[in-house]
Amino acid sequence: MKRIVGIFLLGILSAFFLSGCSSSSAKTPEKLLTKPNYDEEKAILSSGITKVMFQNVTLIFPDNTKDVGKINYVDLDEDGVNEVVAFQKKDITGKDTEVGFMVLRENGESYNFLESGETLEKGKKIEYAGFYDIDSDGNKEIIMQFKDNNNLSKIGIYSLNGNEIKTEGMIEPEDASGKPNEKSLSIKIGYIDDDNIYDIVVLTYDSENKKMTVNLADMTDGELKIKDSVVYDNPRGLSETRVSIGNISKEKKGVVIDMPNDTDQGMMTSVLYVENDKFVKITSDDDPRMITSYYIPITDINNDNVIDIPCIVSSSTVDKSYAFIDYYQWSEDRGFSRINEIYYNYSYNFRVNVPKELYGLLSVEQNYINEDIIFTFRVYSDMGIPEDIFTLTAKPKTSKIDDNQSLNKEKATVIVMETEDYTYQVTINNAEILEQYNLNTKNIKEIFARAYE
Ligand SMILES: [Ca+2]
Ligand SMILES: [Ca+2]
Ligand SMILES: [Ca+2]
Ligand SMILES: [Ca+2]
Repeated sequence: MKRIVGIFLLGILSAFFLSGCSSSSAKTPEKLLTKPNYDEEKAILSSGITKVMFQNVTLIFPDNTKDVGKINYVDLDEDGVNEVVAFQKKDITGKDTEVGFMVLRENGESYNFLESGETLEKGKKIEYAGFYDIDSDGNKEIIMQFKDNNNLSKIGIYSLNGNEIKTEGMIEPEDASGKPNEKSLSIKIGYIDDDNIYDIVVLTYDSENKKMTVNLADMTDGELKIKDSVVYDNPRGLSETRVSIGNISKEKKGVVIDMPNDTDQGMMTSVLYVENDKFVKITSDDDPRMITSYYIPITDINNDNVIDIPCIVSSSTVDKSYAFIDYYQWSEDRGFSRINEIYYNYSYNFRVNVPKELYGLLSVEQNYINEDIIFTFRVYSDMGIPEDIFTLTAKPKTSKIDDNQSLNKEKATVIVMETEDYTYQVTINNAEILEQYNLNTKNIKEIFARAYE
């Protein structure tokens, strides 16, 4: 049955490729525009596959649509020719639904179905799919996380052996008693330690006791094993939890997990690396530098290829348009150190790159005079007394008020920045204190920039 179906598809695709060639030979701009491109080929392939699929099977997107589509070109066996991996769902009335994928091989100008190149698992949806050479044998495996009909998430690892799909391993969440319970899963794959074997980070969440477990798994000697786990006590769930794998210091790769706290509604960041197949957690759960009132993505603020962790120092939780944000970077000998502090104001599109000497000492008060927006920057002295050091005035370009009226001529004023909407000028209130922090009318310009382009 399937073989006949396969030839049928070949017919459709051959016809498409022939017409593709003839249209590209006519060199008019319109014709060139209609030349089939990658997306069109995918669309044709999709409709080709759909036409020959059984009526109760549809192509579906895995939930991580940013990385993986319904139809994917992947060279699974690394022979220089792409295979097609198409994700599907089978729905038969009165029966459990099934999800999975089929693999097609390129054959000249068409794609052929493989008789054993298909897998279906009892399930409702595909939560994640990816293509990685998990067992380091030179062929990419297909990793598919799916939700089964009992709402349990499972992760299957499949390989293409010749023309046949083989299940290499399955990860299912289990509780201590060994029986699966209602848990959700989340997966991230990358290199963490330096053994050149992909590390699989699998998060499981138990909504009953609010515990999140971060598992470390990999596939060595053909066996998928969970090597270590770390438990977090009160995250709110996995849907708002983000996992990143990357450089956590100049020397080490690691995992950064941002998770929402169930108790205070804020976010917590946790950083781990892997040594001797075990997680080493370098953050403590009550470190205030790792706790922040709302989510801000990790970044590389100083462009040194090492992840920097943002922490909101002071802001309004209601108005997220402005905040002081500290950035922390980790090193093995010094632990976390502050490498940057920035005051962002998104409403008026400017940021202040706080000089090192002023980290943690500045505060800002915002006022309005006529059409001008006035930001008074204060520094807290050793005695804890706030002292005005400079004032930033954002003047709307549309302003009709004469500059001379609003300017205090006795104090030094510098234009530090201009955008389409505003002219930004700084008035130095206390040159003496500013000089203590190496700031003066000549260099104060350098600490200002746009908040966004
Ligand atoms: Ca191939
Ligand atoms: Ca492999
Ligand atoms: Ca590894
Ligand atoms: Ca960095």
